[in-house]
Amino acid sequence: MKEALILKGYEVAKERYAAIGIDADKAMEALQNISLSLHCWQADDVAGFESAGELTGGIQTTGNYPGKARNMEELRADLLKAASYIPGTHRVNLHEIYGDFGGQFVDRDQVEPKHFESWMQWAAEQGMKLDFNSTSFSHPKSGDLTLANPDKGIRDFWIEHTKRCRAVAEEMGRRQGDPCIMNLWVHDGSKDITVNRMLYRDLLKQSLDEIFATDYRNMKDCVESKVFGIGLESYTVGSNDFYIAYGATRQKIVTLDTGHFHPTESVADKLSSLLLFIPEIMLHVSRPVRWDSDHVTIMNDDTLDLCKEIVRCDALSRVHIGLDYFDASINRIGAYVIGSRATQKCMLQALLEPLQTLRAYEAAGQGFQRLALLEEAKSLPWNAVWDMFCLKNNVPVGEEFIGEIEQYEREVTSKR
Ligand code: RNT
Ligand code: ZN
Repeated sequence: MKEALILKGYEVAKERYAAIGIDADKAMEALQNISLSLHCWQADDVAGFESAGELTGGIQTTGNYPGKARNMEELRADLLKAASYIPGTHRVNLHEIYGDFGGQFVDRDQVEPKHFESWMQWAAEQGMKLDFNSTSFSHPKSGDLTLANPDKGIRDFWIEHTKRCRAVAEEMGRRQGDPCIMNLWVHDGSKDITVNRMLYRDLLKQSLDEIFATDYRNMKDCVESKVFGIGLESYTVGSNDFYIAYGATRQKIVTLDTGHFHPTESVADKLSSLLLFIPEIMLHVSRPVRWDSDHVTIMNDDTLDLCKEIVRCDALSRVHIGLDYFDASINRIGAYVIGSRATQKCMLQALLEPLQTLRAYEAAGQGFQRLALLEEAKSLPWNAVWDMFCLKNNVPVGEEFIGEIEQYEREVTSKR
């Protein structure tokens, strides 16, 4: 798009916003400081590099669009390609199964920081920081129960795995001079009516306490709940209630995955409650369609509400924004770009909200005025600010990235 046109659009937008007391330059500055944590698993349908086994643990990818990353080099290249269309500086979120195992089979209870040495070097070269996840799915010992397994041998295997993952995250955080956020999600649950609910939850609680017994300074733990997994529909050990209580009593970060709640529940509404009792929140921004389907995030009301709530809670420094979806039915690099840019567009609109006036209306009981301004704000020229933000960051403005991703597909991914 022509630069002159973008600049002209921005000047007009800036004036419109100034008229309602909003500084568009400041909003762009704030957006510049927000790093998304890009989930490595969109590039290869959550396969990883440990083994060629199937994806288990109640999660699924659907689709077989050609060109997925088959190895670490391809995955890194795809991530960088995607990042080149996403304005700003972002982080990369790794799962344990994406380690650099050098062609050897390294079992989960054997993982060490050295298996992520090349990732740490690569990330430093790219000026990107890393986040991390333990991986309890897609393994012969996964079954239906891992950390909550009554079999001590299996439970200890996963406790050891998760402890080692924390050590990996600590090393990542130390090296990058910024805490590595390590997420813990286990699929533990059961398909049918369960009569020992308390037992498994008690075991999970004990396992977690054992895992978290070591204090680290360069990593932060978060725990993620969900409603149910495929094949594990009747009972989820790590439910929302479980992890909220756990996070509040242990002062751990709670991860809110936008696909992990009942469809009419507002994830945005959870922030202000949680932030009063837990230190920080990690988000897994996703798009559930009828279930936790992990469709590509788009700029819809759910994502907008979530971002607005972060700003309204003045919690930009306490909320980490990660993406978590895996669409195997479309160009996977395109999927990264769409979801990341959509999240950023939502954040930008949140940062441009005339909050002071809205709050004054609310305090004065002026309900009509509050609703009217909320509605009018929707059609303020935030998109001209977005274009300007892309221009400033040297990334394609508007739909220009479609053609570029098509070209990469022609030249690279379609040949895989
Ligand atoms: C699963 C959780 C979890 C995973 C990733 C791969 O329902 O959302 O976060 O998607 O760890
Ligand atoms: Zn998630």
